Amino acid sequence: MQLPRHTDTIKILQQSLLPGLADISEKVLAGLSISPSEGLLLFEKAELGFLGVLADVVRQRKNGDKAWFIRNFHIEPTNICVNRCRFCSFSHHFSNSKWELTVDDILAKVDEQEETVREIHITGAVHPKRDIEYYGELLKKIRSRRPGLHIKAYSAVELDYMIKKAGMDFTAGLKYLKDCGLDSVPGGGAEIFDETVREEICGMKTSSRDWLDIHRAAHVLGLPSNATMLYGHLETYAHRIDHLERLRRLQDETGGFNAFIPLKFHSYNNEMKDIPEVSVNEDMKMYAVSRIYLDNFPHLKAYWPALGRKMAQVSLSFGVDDMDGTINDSTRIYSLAGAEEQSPVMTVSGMKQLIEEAGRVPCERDSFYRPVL
Ligand code: V47
Repeated sequence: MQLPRHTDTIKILQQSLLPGLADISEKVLAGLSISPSEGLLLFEKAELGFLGVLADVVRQRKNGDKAWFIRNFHIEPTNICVNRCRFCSFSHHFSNSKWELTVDDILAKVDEQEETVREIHITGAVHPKRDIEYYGELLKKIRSRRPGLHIKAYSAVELDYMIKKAGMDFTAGLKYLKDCGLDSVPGGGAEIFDETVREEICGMKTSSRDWLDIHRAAHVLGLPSNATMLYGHLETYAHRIDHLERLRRLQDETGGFNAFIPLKFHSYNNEMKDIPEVSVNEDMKMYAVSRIYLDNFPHLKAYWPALGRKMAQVSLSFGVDDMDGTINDSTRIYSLAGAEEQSPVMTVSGMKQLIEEAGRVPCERDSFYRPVL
């Protein structure tokens, strides 16, 4: 339900706005999608406070006062990677050691988790010696160990490699993994879809077209997924809008995306370390424009291990309704890249407090955004 105060604020703001921005605000209030050029105008000309109010209208319309979170953990199976992405601080190319977990190591980590943990997120480097049978067997073992655990696994980049190596098409590969226990696909590897910038920052990895085709195939098979964007490096605002536009079109086609997750580039110890990280104002702008543009995505997620818990709390006023999860100190992708959260773990009470302090109602969810009662 849209609160009257937002409408009133926007009406007052409209009197002092550029005509283009006033038109955009009318569209958002009327529940209409904005165009790519309007999205660009928001990035280039709109004040942050104005963006926050508009994004809040969309957030409230979709999620009321709820802010979602889940009890989850990550498994990063290896840092040995066939790719060499210039922004990555996680792969063996940028650390002193190569490591890989055995299946038993992974199962031991699964066993360590409390019964109340609902979701495992598996993603990592693309190991040259692993194949789809290995990853399928891993899913089966986790499934038989913890039948109720939702398995969100393998980014489109990992899927692309294992499915092509098996000589399968995307649908056949995903169907095989689904039969082994895969429940959904995480949003990693999208980076930035513009082909020129993608070539510069991660030219070896999955093309934008294949990333989108993999998610399309997953959705058609009934596997929901998320989408990400790596922002704050070489891309322009026009590239960000192009990325959002490609996602919005696919979502119009399939309806299979749950959440969009903007990921701020962190520059420690990678080949792009000379690029300064963007400001927190820029982060909030990114969240707000994403919420306004992706009006067919049910959720906008602040991934707090990347953003930091304090700014994740602020992002709840810039369109965000999902705080990801408790994580249990199980990811290193961001801490190795210099994120503030060096050991990301959040208790349920800590999560609830963070959300309540922002004026929202904490709502524990399962992986399909059903409230856990
Ligand atoms: O694709 C890697 C990003 C992603 C850096 O689906 C970096 O719920 C910033 O996709 N600076 C993987 N970002 C993680 C991911 C994810 C995370 C949380 C939730 C979900 C979900 C998905 O991490 C990569 C890349 O875009 N990344 N290195 C870096 N230096």
